[in-house]
Amino acid sequence: MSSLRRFLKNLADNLILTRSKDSRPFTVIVEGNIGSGKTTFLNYFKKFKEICVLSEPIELWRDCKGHNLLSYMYADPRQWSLTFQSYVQLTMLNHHTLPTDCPIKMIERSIYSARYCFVEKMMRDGILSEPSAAVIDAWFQWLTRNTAVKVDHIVYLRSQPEVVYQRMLERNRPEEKPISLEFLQSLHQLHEEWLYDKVSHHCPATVSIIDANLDLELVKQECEKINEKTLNPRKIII
Ligand code: TTP
Ligand code: MG
Repeated sequence: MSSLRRFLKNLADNLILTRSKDSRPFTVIVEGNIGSGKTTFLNYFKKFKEICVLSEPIELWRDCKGHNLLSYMYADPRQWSLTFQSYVQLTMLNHHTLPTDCPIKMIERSIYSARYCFVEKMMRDGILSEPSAAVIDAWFQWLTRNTAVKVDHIVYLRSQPEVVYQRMLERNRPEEKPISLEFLQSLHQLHEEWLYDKVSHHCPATVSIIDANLDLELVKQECEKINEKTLNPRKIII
């Protein structure tokens, strides 16, 4: 877990720079396959008053004016993927642009992984028709060029598909019952191409890679060691 410590040091070191340059928070996005531990990872940063933590708005996806778009999408992907990904994109944009007084913002996922991993997979699998994909992509291009979605650092929780598949089965979200190991393998490949090999899409910031195959309890113990000294709040008061 030294990569976790490296990441935190990097984060703390960047605070002075960031605060003196502009008032935008130093923005970290946490990426990784379904079940890689993004929410668990982020939960440990909630205790720092300097960090605004934005977990994934999955409850919104489950209840958009009474409609569970997440379950519709898995039940009938061809019918509902455009609707679902449009809403995901909107809710991600909301997180990217949400004002905060905190000097650091940490977000679960981003408008980037929604487009480069999920929409990409739906396009490759022929789930999203070409016209639908073109509309989603046109919105994505416009939003990333014209709104404040800037990212300063990416944490990639890198995991083996077999490990996250097991976690997903144990977690047992009803909507995710149709997800197979093959689905997670190809989603893993898309994350790898983007954040590890860096060959598929533009990588919007530097990347810290964290081994997310560890038991989540071990990740928890490592995170518990993070204290006010690791993330020195005095550095933040400028
Ligand atoms: P994840 O965004 O991977 O979140 P998670 O909570 O499962 O991950 P972790 O355990 O690491 O905290 O996926 C949430 C669900 O939403 C999952 O079923 C995949 C789906 N999803 C899409 O279908 N399209 C998208 O663009 C995104 C971001 C998620
Ligand atoms: Mg999560």
